[in-house]
Amino acid sequence: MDNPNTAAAPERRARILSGIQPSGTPTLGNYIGAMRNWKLLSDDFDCLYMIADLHSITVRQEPAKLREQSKNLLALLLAIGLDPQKNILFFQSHVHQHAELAWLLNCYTYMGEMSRMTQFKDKSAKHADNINCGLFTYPVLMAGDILLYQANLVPVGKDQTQHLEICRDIATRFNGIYGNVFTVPEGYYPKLGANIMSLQDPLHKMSKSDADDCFISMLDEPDAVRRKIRRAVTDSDGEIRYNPETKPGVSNLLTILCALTGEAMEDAVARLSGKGYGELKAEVTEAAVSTLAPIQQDFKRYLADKAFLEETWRQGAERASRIAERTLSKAMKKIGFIPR
Ligand code: AQP
Repeated sequence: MDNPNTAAAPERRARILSGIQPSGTPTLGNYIGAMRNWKLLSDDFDCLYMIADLHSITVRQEPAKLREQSKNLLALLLAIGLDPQKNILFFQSHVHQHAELAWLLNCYTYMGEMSRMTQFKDKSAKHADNINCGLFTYPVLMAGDILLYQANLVPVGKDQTQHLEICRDIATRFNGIYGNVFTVPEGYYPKLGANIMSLQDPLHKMSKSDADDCFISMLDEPDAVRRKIRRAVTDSDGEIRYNPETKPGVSNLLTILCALTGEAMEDAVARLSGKGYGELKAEVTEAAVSTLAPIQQDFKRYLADKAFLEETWRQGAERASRIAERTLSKAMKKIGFIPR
């Protein structure tokens, strides 16, 4: 008979960590590029989804709004169908190990590496009055987020590849000095990925902290969706074709439409050829409204259930902390700190 004490432990499924900042209400860009994939991933992987509130303060946040946006975001994660038993859903600030590991890793990261980060350059141009040290070193916090959980895979959009690379570099450097402490993560490129651009400035990505008419928020009412899409920037040649370079506005609307309906781009372009931008916009509006309506309904239900929300974030923090603490104490011991 097998001795249960010597039987091999069942192998754990590959672990995934991903996050989103509560720096506004998530946009259709966040949904298409990240959130809608999270539910699919949870069928095949052990997933941790983090509300990255520590990251969000690299840009000044109004306290009451930050609290509201954070709770809304948790309710939205539940509303898109993430099961809090199956996945670990948590607020980053509830797991103190994130800030601690970030400090340690800062001491294994070079100024030159951080100055090459394009997102730092973009964000410091956007917030020239508040170029704080957190904005400069947040890729290190992000590296710590991933490494704390020994994540094997990190879903990455095009805008995030540089951050994954730096995380891998830091982990490899640390492991090179102290032995195998961190799992070096790989990028995971979801099949349903798309970069959604601003409705008013389609050469830049849609961001939740931009002016309201630049994005569709996941909580926008149908009238707001209709109005924003009607005003979306297009061009003057009047032809529906997909070419992000010469026709960024129209191509962005086509991308949103295909991402939401699942129609192939060439089919959508063939079907809409000869029609006007008004018809394209009406279809995009219809697709967005019908995608968001059931999510918004569930969102309201979850947001009203305060006890369930609190229980979800409390349990999420406990489960995440247990994993995080194992990694943090191992790293601290290797560095030479005296265990408490
Ligand atoms: N426009 C987009 N198209 C596709 N994917 C996007 N993501 C963000 N914008 C788009 C993906 O959403 C995830 C969570 O992003 P985040 O909130 O952590 O930070 P972000 O990328 O800086 O998102 P925002 O909306 O632009 O926030 P702010 O305005 O605060 O800077 C990521 O996986 C991201 O790739």
